[in-house]
Amino acid sequence: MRPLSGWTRYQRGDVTLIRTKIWMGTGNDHKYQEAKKVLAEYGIELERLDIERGEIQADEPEEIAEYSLQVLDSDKPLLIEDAGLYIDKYGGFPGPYSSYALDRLGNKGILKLMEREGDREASYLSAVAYRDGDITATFRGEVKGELSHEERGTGGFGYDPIFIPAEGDGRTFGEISDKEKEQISHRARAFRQLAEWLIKQ
Ligand code: ITT
Repeated sequence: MRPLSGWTRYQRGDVTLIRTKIWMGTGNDHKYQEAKKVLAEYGIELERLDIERGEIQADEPEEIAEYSLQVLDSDKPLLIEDAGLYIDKYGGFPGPYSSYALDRLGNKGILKLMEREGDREASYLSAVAYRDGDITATFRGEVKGELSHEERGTGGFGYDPIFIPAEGDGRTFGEISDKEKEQISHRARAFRQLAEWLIKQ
């Protein structure tokens, strides 16, 4: 007989989570609220440390999240998430510069850059770096999609009004409910991996 996965054992109530409460260092409440709901499905409580994190310039979100975590002095079981929008045609830009690009160009500016662009494929990536004492682990989540031609919807945050997930029905992340976004988002995928790993510990 195949051994039961950690998740199945958790659903059956046969496992005791080593950690039922962990912390997320972030200045972004949208990210925190979404992550909190995903982890709650697994019985893990997420608290927030409201910090401005130290970031490095790097291509991979994992490297950025791991660095931010490394320089954060805390003895709590703690995680940092680095996320961003990666536009295929532009070699992944804005990627690690997602906050900066949104701040300077806004969604309208990004759409303007893409005005004559036929290839509108893009992805959101999320990397979660976790540390509990000497134990560290990093997880990645991705959702593929394309950029819309105009801003649509007022839900979510950041680039959501211009991002159409490939797994959806053509609505942008700005047009769907938080619950729908949590089914397929890059963040939900990275945090589910973290939860499943925590259950197996
Ligand atoms: P912290 O570093 O304090 O956690 P931040 O807002 O700087 O918060 P990130 O570097 O992870 O977070 O994300 C960069 C930007 O990417 C973020 O500010 C948004 O503009 C965009 N972004 C990330 N995830 C998103 C999502 O789910 N929906 C829309 N935009 C998102």
